Amino acid sequence: MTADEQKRVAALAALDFVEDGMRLGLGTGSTAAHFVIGLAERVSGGLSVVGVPTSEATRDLAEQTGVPLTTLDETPELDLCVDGADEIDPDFNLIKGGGGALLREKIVAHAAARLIVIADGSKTSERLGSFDLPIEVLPFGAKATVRAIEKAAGAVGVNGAIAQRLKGGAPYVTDNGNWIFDAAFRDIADPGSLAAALAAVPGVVEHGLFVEMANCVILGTDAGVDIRQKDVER
Ligand code: A5P
Repeated sequence: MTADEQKRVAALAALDFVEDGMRLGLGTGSTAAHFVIGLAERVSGGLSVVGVPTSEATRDLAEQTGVPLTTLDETPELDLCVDGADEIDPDFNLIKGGGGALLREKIVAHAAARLIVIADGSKTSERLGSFDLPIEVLPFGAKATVRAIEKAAGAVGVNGAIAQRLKGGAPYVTDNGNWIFDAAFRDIADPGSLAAALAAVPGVVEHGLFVEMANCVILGTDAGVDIRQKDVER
């Protein structure tokens, strides 16, 4: 199976967790796109759901395919969020934000009673950090914010180069008008302490560590779909 086929089978397996009447968070990225497309097929078959998109790209896809949308202002509590991830550890802690949508993804996931992560089999690792950690930063004072990030991470024993994400030679701008810095932190021994340290830095709008948020991980592998579940206090 190609990585994309693995993403697709994971996304389709997540559809089994969707029930009629559910209020859904709709993730961002190529795996979440498979879920939205599959969901649209069920909607055209009579399933009744509403979704909150985690990015403008997902909003566009949902509109094009016919998934009914709502907003967190209209629907502040969701039953289920389904989203992809860039890296997944054995405790279901995640690195997200490779697609730049981490802020809305985290807000939407937090508003949901359950978070199901869908991914191809390459996304798991024993310890987070092989994928650079995306950090969304307010453009105002960004250089000072990056220095403060280095200090805060260093204080909890995490170090690594931090680079601004670019698009076409210019700063990459998120859906929220902010910048992204990707931190090559590598070996993140304690995601919770790093998450708290980063969250305390003024100018950090959000970071891509999703700690103890996911209840279920669905992986597409060559051997089939691997569904792992656990209880998370949310
Ligand atoms: C978007 O900001 C990310 O968090 C995505 O969920 C993540 O990058 C996974 O993307 P793919 O499903 O495209 O691998």
